[in-house]
Amino acid sequence: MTKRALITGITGQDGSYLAELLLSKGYKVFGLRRRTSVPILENIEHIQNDIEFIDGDLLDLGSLINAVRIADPDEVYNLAAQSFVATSWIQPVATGQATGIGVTNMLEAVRLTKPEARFYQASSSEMFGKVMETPQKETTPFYPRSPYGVAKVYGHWITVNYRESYNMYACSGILFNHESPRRGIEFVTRKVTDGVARIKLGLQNELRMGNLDAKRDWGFAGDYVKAMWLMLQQDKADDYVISTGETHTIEELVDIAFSHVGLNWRDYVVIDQKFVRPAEVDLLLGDCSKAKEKLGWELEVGFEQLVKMMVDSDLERISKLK
Ligand code: NDP
Ligand code: GDR
Repeated sequence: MTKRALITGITGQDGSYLAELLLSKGYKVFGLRRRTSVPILENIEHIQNDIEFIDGDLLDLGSLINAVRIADPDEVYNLAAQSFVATSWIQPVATGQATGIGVTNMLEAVRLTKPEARFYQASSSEMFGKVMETPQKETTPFYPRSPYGVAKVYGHWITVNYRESYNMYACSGILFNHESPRRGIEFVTRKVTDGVARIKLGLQNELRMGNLDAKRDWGFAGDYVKAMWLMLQQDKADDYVISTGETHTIEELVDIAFSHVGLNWRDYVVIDQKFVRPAEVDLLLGDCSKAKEKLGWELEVGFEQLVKMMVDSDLERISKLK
């Protein structure tokens, strides 16, 4: 029988890769979409005719109940969130509502409408924040450093709570940073690869950046959505860290991206306090041995390959605009 999946956050980076993966596996895919004045379709334009869209918002429980009724899903992937950490200081309440309470709304919609559906929550390495141990694994205590991180901790624990309270199959994937050519333009990897492409093509002459010393564990989004799917195919619901097990500074990222087009980053990068955060997460490094062992998950794309893929994609895209 054809499996049915409901994805929230379908227009975002992960929603688009997950939709592709599930469609390739023969799923009927439903996507929760917010009403916007102009349709946001950039990431899913190529598959929009294969997805059934349902209007709704994480802040509106009735719309989520309606979505679960229409989709009648076997699997629900809750990827929607206000996901940009820097914005979470500017809009802490809105971030708390969507990224935190939104998870409870989605869990309630599933519990009231189709409690046997399997549920995936997009948890984050930002929950580790000011890290209590390195590398970070499923048992590492949380110490979030932003309103976003705090909201994700709430979303994480409410998912665990619904699993324990109602015996729902609810999993939380603690995913470390993952990127792709579809990454939002304000996130650091994409900001750098887009900036490098513009500089190389003569459209820009500097790149204004924040803290270059922070370290992140960066993987490829296409690899990470496979882990989400695997988490919902097990005998028992559980939580898993997904990461590469490698950490790199922002400076290394910048260096690889500029070097790839034959430029020296020191000639173009300008430090601008505007991009420095009120509180920083200095170091993230994940230990995903549980996911490797129990899910059989493997990553395919390494850091350098990922950065070069993103620079090449931005060069191609921007060349066409010129
Ligand atoms: P994006 O920012 O690319 O996508 C977020 C999605 O959420 C968009 O589709 C957006 O819709 C939707 N959304 C936002 N607010 C609402 C709302 N109130 N109601 C309904 N939909 C809403 O994020 P990613 O794809 O990168 O990440 C997916 C999830 O994984 C997020 O929850 C993120 O916090 C989490 N995460 C991401 C990691 C990463 O490195 N990418 C790592 C760990 C966790 P619209 O297009 O209308 O704005
Ligand atoms: P992050 O991603 O906060 O880790 O959250 P982001 O790419 O925004 O920042 C990574 C690091 O780069 C530093 N940085 C800059 N960041 C941005 N955006 N712009 C800059 O100019 C800049 N200069 C330096 C930041 O200070 C930070 O240390 C992402 C999101 O996808 C979350 O939703 C997700 O949960 C986590 O990854 C895991």
